[in-house]
Amino acid sequence: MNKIVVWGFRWAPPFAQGLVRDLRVRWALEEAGLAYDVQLIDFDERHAGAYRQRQPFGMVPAFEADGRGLFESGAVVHRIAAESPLLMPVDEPARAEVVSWMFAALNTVEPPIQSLLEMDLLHADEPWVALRRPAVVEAVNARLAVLAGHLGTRDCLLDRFTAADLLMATVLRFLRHTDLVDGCPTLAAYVERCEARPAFQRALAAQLADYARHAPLAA
Ligand SMILES: N[C@@H](CCC(=O)N[C@@H](CS)C(=O)NCC(=O)O)C(=O)O
Repeated sequence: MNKIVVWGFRWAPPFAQGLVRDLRVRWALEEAGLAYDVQLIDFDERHAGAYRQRQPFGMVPAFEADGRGLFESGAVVHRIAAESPLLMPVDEPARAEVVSWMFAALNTVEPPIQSLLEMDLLHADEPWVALRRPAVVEAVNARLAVLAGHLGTRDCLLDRFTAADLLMATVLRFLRHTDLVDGCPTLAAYVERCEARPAFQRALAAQLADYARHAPLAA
């Protein structure tokens, strides 16, 4: 893969900084040792025609490599991992296992966590949240319990760090405003191990540096 470009937001409010999903792509590229450029868009620009051609839903990230565009963070991480043995084993059955856990991260673990994140960070003062939140917390905890049970004493979801851990860790980080991960030592240690990876640290620093450079002037 050559001429890689990742699209992210020029700035995000503090509650979202370090969570915006271009981080996943930056992290995967850092793990794979691939150089990339970043294109930053204003939040309002996401629905402009030019950008919607890259990401039909007007979200970040968008991605391009070798002149071909791609969207959906999971698909992009998969594309990067498919070419990097550092993120995905070469053996076919083992690759399929990684893909299962990638989908589990995005399709099974992320949905209730995303609901909770939206309730807590975007709708906290709305009356319906008080009614709905306990059931969502219960759903999140149910997913976390299975995940913790699977991890047990392992360091990673499979026998070594893969793209599945990368996605799962970014999903669990969406709970950083709660004590749900910290309340489970297995998961807290798992996230901590993932975050300690130099590639994650570089990706996070790059995203935060972009936001710092483009922070709105204080009123
Ligand atoms: N499933 C998409 C979700 C992308 C997504 O939710 N991006 C957020 C930032 S993390 C976004 O662009 N939000 C703006 C919006 O929803 O309009 C993916 O994984 O790429």
